[in-house]
Amino acid sequence: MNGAEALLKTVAAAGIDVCFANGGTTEMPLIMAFDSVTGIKPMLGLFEGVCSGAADGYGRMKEKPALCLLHLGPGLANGVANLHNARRARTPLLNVIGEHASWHMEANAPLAMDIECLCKTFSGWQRTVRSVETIARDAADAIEAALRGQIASLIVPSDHQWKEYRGKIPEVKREGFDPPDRSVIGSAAKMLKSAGKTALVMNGRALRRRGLEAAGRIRAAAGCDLYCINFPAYVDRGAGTVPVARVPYFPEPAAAVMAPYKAVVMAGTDQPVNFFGYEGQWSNPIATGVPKLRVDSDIQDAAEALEALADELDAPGKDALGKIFAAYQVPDVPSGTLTPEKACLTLAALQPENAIIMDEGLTSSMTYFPLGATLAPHSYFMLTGGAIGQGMPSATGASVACPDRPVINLQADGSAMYTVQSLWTQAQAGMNVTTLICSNRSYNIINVELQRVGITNPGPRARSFTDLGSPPIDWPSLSKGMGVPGVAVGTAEDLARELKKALREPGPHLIEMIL
Ligand SMILES: Cc1ncc(C[n+]2csc(CCOP(=O)(O)OP(=O)(O)O)c2C)c(N)n1
Ligand SMILES: [Mg+2]
Repeated sequence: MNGAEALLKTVAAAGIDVCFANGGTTEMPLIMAFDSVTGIKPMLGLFEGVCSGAADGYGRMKEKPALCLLHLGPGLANGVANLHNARRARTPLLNVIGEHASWHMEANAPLAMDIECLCKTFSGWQRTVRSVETIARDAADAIEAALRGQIASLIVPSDHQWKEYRGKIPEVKREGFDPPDRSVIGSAAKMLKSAGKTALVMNGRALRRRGLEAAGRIRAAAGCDLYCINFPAYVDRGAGTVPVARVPYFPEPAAAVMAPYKAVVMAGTDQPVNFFGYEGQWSNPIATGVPKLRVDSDIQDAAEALEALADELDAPGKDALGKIFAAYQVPDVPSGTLTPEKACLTLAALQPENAIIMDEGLTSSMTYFPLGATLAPHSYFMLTGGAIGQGMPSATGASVACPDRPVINLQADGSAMYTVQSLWTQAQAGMNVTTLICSNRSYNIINVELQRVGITNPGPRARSFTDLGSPPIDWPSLSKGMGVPGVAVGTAEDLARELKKALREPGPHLIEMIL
């Protein structure tokens, strides 16, 4: 067995069964090892941002790492934006990067780059393999680190891949979370009981079913309002789950929504933060003087902390959640010329139970989230780190994680073009992913930002930063060119018909919604 096989055996023994990859010469022993070490399915991404985004989507759905295999510094650099999104989502992710043979590094060959430096920007753990003897232990350490909800990056020089490995395959331990801190829980309970109107703001494991049920019990006991941050990593949603509102995106409405609260408790997140600092404005939606307390830390389980808080408050059990659960209510399919609002309503009207919704609809999907509360139960996830181009690869990875569930990608057009190659990977594996392109033929958010500073009629040069209309992108052709059937629709009725068809037929589909 060579070093590459030892690495893959360690990965397979840890239960990692998929690898999103784009390799090259420095990964040759690893590429060959996929045939001798079975159990890990390699999936080719035609751009590294597809691989890293798919690994993020997979990790968010499964709460276990996928392997992302990239080629040297340049390959890694192409994948960094979506690794940044994965870091923000605290996705477990094992990132293996091939490196030049250790003795070739000092020669400064054309592809040489400071990979360790790049890794520092998004990795919670990183290591360069120094010898074939340690390669399997290094891989096991990386997996253990990834399982703690972070990116673990392992840089593997090619000579350590091809050399003979004589050691054992180490076992990977899953470290548990630290228990909740009783004194913090006690303080949070006091805060919620004594402070008047309060809010609980959540992200991470707090927004999965178990955390939400604890949050619902806390609401039943203390009357606090429930929120998720503006860019949540993953939310269980729909009738029969505890609904949460979302802290708004722009600083003014976010501050207005948070203004009535006398104290705010957080779980799975630090205090919410505004996306950008605007001239004369502020960084956080919650005013400085308002008492805030986070009930967990990054090494504790937010759901467990919320359960401890519910118990501390003597909250009623889960049976009392009936009144708090969202009721089942689905909007009708609208009619007439499509608008962003009608597109969201049509999706809400037709999305099947157990669907996975990946939302990178940006300005077009702003009205979708509130609709989700009363629909059939579903998974919702979105862009976490603001680095656009996450939607299509993440939807792809989610489908690999949950092949039997319908995945619907509500996808802004400009962002889609960053990682549009995802369609090819979807076609290759026949994935049940339906992509709904929000075709406003612009970088509309930038127009919205211009309006915010009072510019309603930007000059031709400013407009050239936002206009995607000349030439208009021919989405059905682009999609067909990568093996995914595509259509364009301009009315809600046509969208409803095509969406039903896409959901009925197996395999990927793309619908361009002309908005
Ligand atoms: C990696 C990256 N590059 C650039 C940006 C800046 N940016 C934010 S939104 C946006 C365009 C969004 O356009 P589109 O995806 O069509 O959504 P719309 O605004 O039309 O709803 C750009 C370029 C970013 N956030 N991330
Ligand atoms: Mg757009």
